[in-house]
Amino acid sequence: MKDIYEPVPELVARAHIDAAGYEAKYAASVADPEAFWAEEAKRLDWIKTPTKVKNTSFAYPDISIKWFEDGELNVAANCIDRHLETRAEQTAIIWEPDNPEEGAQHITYRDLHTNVCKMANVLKDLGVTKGDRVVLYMPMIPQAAYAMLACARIGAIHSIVFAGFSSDALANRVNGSQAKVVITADGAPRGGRATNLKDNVNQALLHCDDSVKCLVVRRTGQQIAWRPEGDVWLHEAEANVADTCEPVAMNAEDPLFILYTSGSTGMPKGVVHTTGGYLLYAAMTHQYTFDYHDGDVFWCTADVGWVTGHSYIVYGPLANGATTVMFEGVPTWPDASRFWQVCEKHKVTQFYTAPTAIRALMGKGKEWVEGCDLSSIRLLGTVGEPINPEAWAWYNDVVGKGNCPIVDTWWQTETGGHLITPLPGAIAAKPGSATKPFFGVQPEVLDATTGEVQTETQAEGVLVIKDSWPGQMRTVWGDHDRFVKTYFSDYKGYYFSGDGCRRDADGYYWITGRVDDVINVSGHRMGTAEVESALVAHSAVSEAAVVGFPHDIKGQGIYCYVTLMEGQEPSDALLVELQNHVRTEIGPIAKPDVIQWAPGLPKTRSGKIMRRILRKIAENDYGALGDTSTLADPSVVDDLIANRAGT
Ligand code: 6R9
Repeated sequence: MKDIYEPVPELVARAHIDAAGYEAKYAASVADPEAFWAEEAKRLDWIKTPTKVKNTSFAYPDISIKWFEDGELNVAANCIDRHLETRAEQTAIIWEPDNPEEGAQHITYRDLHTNVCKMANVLKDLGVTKGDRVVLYMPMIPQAAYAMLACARIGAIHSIVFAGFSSDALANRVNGSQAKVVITADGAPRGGRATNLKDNVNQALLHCDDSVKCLVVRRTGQQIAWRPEGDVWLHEAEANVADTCEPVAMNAEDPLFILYTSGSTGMPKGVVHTTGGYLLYAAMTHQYTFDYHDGDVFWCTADVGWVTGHSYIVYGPLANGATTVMFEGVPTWPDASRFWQVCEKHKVTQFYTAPTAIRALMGKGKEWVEGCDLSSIRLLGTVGEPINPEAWAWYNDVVGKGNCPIVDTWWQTETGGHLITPLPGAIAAKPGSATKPFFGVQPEVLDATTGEVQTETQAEGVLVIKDSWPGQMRTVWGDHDRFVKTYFSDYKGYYFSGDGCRRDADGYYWITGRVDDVINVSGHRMGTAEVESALVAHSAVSEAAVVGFPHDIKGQGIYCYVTLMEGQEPSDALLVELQNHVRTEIGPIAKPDVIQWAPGLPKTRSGKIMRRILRKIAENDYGALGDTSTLADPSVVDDLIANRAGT
C-alpha cells in the first residue's frame, strides 16, 4: 500500500472537478458563502426563489441556523416531478430483494411518481397534514422510499426507526414526536429469515396513544396480529385513491425529517433536518464526492434507518435524477459473494459501504470477489468509522483491482452530508484519511482542554466546524436547549463534532474517533449511557458501566462492567439473560459482547465513574492506566484487572 494515491487519469478526464477547480471553488465558497450558495441553490427547483441565502449564528447561546429562509420548494417534486420531462422511463430505483431468486425490480421515475402520489393520498386519507409526524419502521423495500417521499410531498415530517430496533425504542420515538401514523410491513426478510415487524409495532403501540394509525405494506404475506381499530393495508387503501397528488409548497426551513441518534448523555435525540438546505447539500455532495454522471448506477449499501440511507440512497441520488440501488439483504447471504453478485448484475458504477462490512467480507477470502465481474465499478466509498489499513488495502486491491479511487467520507447524522471527503478527480487519497473539506466547510482543530485554535497546519485535537453549511441540523426535536448544549457549549463559537482528529503537513484530516462516551459498533452509533440504563433496568443489576473496546470486525465492541444487587450471584445463565435483556430493550446491535462482573466500580470521591480506567482494562492496556490516586478505593482496579473478562 502506498502512502498516497493520485487521482486516476481516466477519471480526472471526465470528473466534475479537478485539483485546480477544487482549490478555486473551495476558496470561493468560504470567501463569499452568500454568493456561492445562491448560485448552487439553482440546482433545485424552487416554487419561490429565495432572496435570502444565509442567516446563521454560532454565537453561544443564541444558536440559530437558517438557509434560504424565504424560499419555497417541495422535496418530492425535486426528486421526481422535475425529472419526468426528460427521464420518465429511466430507472430511478433498482430494488434487489433479500432472496436473489425473487428477482429485482426496476422502478422508473414515472412509476415512482405514481407510487409516491398514491401513498401520499393514503396518508391524507388517514388524516395526515402538513407538519404532522409519521414514523417509518420498514424493511429495505421500495415502499420505504415511497413513504419518505410521500411525506415530503404533503409536508409531513418523517422519522425513520431502523427496523432492527426494539419495540421499546420504537414506542419512545413514536411518543417523542407524537406521530399520527406508523408505516411498517408484515415482515422483514433479511438473510433468508423474516422478522415479524408488525408484532414489534403492535407491542410498541400498546405504549402509545390509541389514535395512532398503522399503515401496513404486505411484504412477506406471513400471519400477523391485526388491530381492527387502527390498522390499514396499504394495497387496500391504495385501491381507493387517485394516482396524482399536488406537492405542497414548503418553506425552505420547514422540517423534512427527524432522525434519532445517540449521544454521550441520556437517551437518543431527534436530529431535525429541514427542506431546502438539506436537499441541496445531499444532492451536491452526491454529485461531487461520487462523481456521479447520467447513466451511472449508484449503490449505497446502508439502511434507510440511518442518515446515510436518507442522503445517499434516497434524497441525494433522486434529486440528481440518478439510478439508485436499494438492497434488502445482507452481504453474506446466500453466500459471501452477494454484494459482488449485485454489483455484477446491475452493473454498479459507484459502490459505497462501511469498513465493518469490508472487514467481514475480507475475512471470508478474496475468492468470493474474484468470481464476479466487477468491471463496471469506477469508484468505491466508505463511511461510518475510520478505515484500518488492512481493510483499505483489500478494498483497493481485491475489489477495486487497484484502479478505483476510494472516497473515505467523514460526516454525521447531524451534518446531513459529507463534510470532509476526497473528490475523486481532484484530491489524492491517503489511506485512512478523509482528506479535505467539502465546499463551504471550515474545519478547525482545537486543543481539547484549552479550546485554543491550532494554527499550525500539523495539529492534533478535537474537530470543530467554524461556520454553518446548508445541510447542518437545525435543532433537536422538542429541545433546542439540548441542541445548543450538546454541540455548541464545550467550544464556544464552533460546532463540536464529538470526534478527535489530526491534521497532517499537507492539511489532510485524519479522524481518530469519538472523544465522548459514544461508541461506534459496526458503524452504528451507540451511547454507552443507553446500554447502561438498559442494564440497570434489569432487577438483578445495581450498577453498570459500559465502554467500547477494539473489535476485529465491528470496529468497536460493547464491554459492560456489571455490579449485581445484594443477594444476586453471577452465573453464565444470568450473563446470557442480561445480554438478551439489552437486546430486547434497544435492539440486536446493542447486545453486549463482554460482561464482566464487577463487585465495585472505580469512582472518584465525588462518585463519578472513571471510565478512562475502565476503557484501558477493556482494551487490555494496563500500562497506561494513568493516575488512580483520586479514586475513592483504588483496590477496585486490581480486582477488575484480575478478573478481566475479554479476550
Ligand atoms: C454518516 C454517519 C457519525 C460518527 C462520526 C465519526 C464516525 C463517520 C467516518 C467516521 C472516521 C469516517 N465516522 N464517518 N469516522 N472516518 N469516514 O456515520 O453518521 O451514524 O451519525 O455517525 O461516525 O465518529 O462522529 P453517524
